[in-house]
Amino acid sequence: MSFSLPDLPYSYDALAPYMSRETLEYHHDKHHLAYVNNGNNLLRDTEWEGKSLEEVVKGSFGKNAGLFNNAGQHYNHIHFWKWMKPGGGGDKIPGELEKRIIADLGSVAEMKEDFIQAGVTQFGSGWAWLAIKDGKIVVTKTPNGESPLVHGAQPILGCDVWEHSYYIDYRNRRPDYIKAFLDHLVNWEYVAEMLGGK
Ligand code: MN3
Repeated sequence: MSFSLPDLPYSYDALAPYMSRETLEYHHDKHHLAYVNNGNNLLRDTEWEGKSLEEVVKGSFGKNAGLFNNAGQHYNHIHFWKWMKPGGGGDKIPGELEKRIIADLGSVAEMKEDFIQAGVTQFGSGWAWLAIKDGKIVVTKTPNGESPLVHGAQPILGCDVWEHSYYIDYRNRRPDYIKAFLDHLVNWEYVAEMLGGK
């Protein structure tokens, strides 16, 4: 199996004004494509060739930094595009997911505050996450191309806080970007799908 760049599940204009066409063109067509191409070159002739993407990500972590960085970012971005939709965000959260958020994190408002805080305090490049760890929803953050997958957890929502994800639209205002992501972009149905029966 080799990596390939998925199409965006919406048009390049669909997420404006919260995420512009220009951002999506650079982020998807250039940054994500580079992870795919570099990942394929680094995967060739390794023990992970032919494995699933999740197996490549988990297996290469701590063993092959170049491959891990690109495979990890490929995994993160495949989901990142699907974690957003036009007219998303806000509090229209599917019932079971909302119940779990309230049970594990206190309230939807607290979850959002903690998620923003995780993204803002991630020094340099990385991601803010909702993940399932030991059967509970947790808020977490990771540097660079890491995800909860390599820390014994299952990601259900991730926000890319690399500057390439927001600098065109928000300049240095990372908190405003993460808030807009939560209020206007999150595809809560896809988050619920990733939660599944976990
Ligand atoms: Mn990115």
